[in-house]
Amino acid sequence: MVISSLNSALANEEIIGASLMIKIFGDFKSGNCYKVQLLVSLLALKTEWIDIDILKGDTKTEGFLDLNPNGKIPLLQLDDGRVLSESNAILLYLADQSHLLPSDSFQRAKVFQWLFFEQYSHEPYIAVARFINKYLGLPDSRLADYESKKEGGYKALDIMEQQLSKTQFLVGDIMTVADIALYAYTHVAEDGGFELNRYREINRWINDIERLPNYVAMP
Ligand SMILES: N[C@@H](CCC(=O)N[C@@H](CS)C(=O)NCC(=O)O)C(=O)O
Repeated sequence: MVISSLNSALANEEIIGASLMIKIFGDFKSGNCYKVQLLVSLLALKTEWIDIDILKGDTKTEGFLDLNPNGKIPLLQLDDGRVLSESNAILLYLADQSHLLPSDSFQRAKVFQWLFFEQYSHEPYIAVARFINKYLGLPDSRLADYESKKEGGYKALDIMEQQLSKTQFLVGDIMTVADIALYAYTHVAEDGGFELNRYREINRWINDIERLPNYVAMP
């Protein structure tokens, strides 16, 4: 993985023109970006990582908004200029034809089920509680918001625990991109105040993922 910074990448046409590698715009603090970093490593893909600092407002610059009007990372850019946003869409694109995305249509739909679950029933609770606590320093003005994430976050963890007590990974006994998507914020859920020691199967699954060849830890 080659690492560049946003300013040089956006300002210097030569850098953009010269590289034929897929570019990933991301911030190492973000679990959504880490999903992509982990997948790239597990599949040993060659990509260029362009460092974005969310807290400095890099996602709101004119140059970045031209690429993604939603002002969010991760963002993937192909060498022909086409861009793809939404972490789980990026996972699906990069994992296409690999062992991390089943070819059977029902199994593949189960992967989608967990990816949609992650975005609607997991990330909005666990990732947001983590952001308020770890990056905003749990200010009084966000305390009620932080507390309101507990019920939904624990419900999501309970559902994962239930599945992982029946199968080794979320979609059966073979690892898929669904595990990468859910692992990203689950393994750091304690940063958002969630007690992971309540969950035996989730801890077993976290260990299984962390022992994979080419596994890379969240920086
Ligand atoms: N649903 C999106 C969420 C992306 C997202 O919220 N990204 C955050 C970082 S985790 C971001 O870019 N925040 C900067 C901002 O909103 O200004 C995905 O899965 O990619």
